Amino acid sequence: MSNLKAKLLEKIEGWRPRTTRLLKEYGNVKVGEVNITQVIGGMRGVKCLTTDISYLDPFEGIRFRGYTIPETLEKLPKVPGSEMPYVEGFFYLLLTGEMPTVEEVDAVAEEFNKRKIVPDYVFDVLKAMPKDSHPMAMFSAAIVAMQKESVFVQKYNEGMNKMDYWDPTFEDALNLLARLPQIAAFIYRWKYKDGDIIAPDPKLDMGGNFAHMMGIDKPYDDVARLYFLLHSDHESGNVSAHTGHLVGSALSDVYYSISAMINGLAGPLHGLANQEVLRWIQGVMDGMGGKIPTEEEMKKFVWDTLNSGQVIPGFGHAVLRKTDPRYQAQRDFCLKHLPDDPIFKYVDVLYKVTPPILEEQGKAKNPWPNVDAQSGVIQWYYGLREYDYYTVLFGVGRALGVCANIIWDRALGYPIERPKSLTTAMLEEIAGIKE
Ligand code: HAX
Repeated sequence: MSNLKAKLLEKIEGWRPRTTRLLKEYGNVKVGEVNITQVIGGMRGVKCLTTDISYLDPFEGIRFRGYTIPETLEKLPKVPGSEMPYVEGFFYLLLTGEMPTVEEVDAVAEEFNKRKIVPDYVFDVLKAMPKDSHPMAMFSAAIVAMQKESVFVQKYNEGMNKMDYWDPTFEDALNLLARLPQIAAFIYRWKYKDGDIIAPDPKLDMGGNFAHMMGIDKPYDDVARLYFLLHSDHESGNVSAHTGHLVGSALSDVYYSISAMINGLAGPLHGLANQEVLRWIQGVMDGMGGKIPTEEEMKKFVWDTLNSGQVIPGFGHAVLRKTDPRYQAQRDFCLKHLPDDPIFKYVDVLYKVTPPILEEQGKAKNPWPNVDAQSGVIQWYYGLREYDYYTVLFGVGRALGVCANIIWDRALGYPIERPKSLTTAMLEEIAGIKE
């Protein structure tokens, strides 16, 4: 058994009695109430999921296993010669809740290395897709194409005890995570670089190898590490994480679940917002003839967008009520590495003018920027200008968190998800509407 799996088993055995006790002895304790706005309005704020991988406080932002983003970046072992930590070590933290030692990180990196060969048929599937397919559709198709590799399905068909479900789920998750960077890089090079594919380098860590396969020089390896870490998890209720959990709850394997997760991430109100931000800014730049707008000029662009019934991409959030710390982490990176970049300056002006406008408009509950407002700027600066690709980067990162969640879902025996729906007439009756 690998070190990571042995550590995980120890954690699972310690955790299971807590879940069992809550269910057996406290199952009737009320957690909250649900009102009609929540029933019709996308279940906003309804407390009906559980995860220990991360927690999102509306005012503080995300904590991964109890650590804020700055704490996570500071405490995880760093890749030698780099500013950023190993993605592999971060996955260890997500999965076990413990900060890994350098040796533990090496062991996870070795695990990923052993599993990272992508079957050739995956590339055939991608090559068979129309070249103008969206990269997220390609990413989703490549993942689901590998479903026949599922160890979970094989063990399930052989007859497996429910208590053991987590084990082949762990195997599937690691196999998939190890392959995602190469698949993602292949999509990029195939679609935008005339199919000039760069082979992986087995000596490199996950972030370093991804940058290498993308064909982008340092410090893009650190950008990749930062991206994968920042986008990994945002508790369970967001569309991508919830989709992964929901599909997995039917005991659909990790390939089905993560492919579905990618599809959820591909919506413009969720992960696709990072491409929308760049598209919107390009529109502003065209309108300005490339000149950085003044605050007054930018205000006009923002109002024009709102008045035409569209949202300002990269602003607002269903849970957060302050500037997203994931935005802040990327902003800090920009201030250090690309303070004079014109697109960064655009985003900076946008940051100053947009929140007061959204407040004045009075609709958005959170006028502050989210993770997607800043992420395309960094990609653009390092030469990745095909902005419809950006959400794939988000997807590689999000898969780390969702896989960790699905492994724990199986370990703690969470059941198939099945909320109850009501008809409009029933809601009217509950509301006491007579006519
Ligand atoms: N621009 C304009 N209007 C906005 C807005 C924005 N950035 N954010 C919210 N609103 C509007 C909503 O459209 C809604 O309008 P209606 O009443 O007409 O329907 C109203 O304000 C109330 O919305 P809310 O309760 O504040 O926000 P929701 O929880 O419904 O939605 C969204 C959260 C993130 C979807 C929303 O803020 C939005 O559309 N933002 C722009 C798109 C975006 O950046 N998405 C990425 C979010 C982060 C993420 O998931 N990353 O992957």
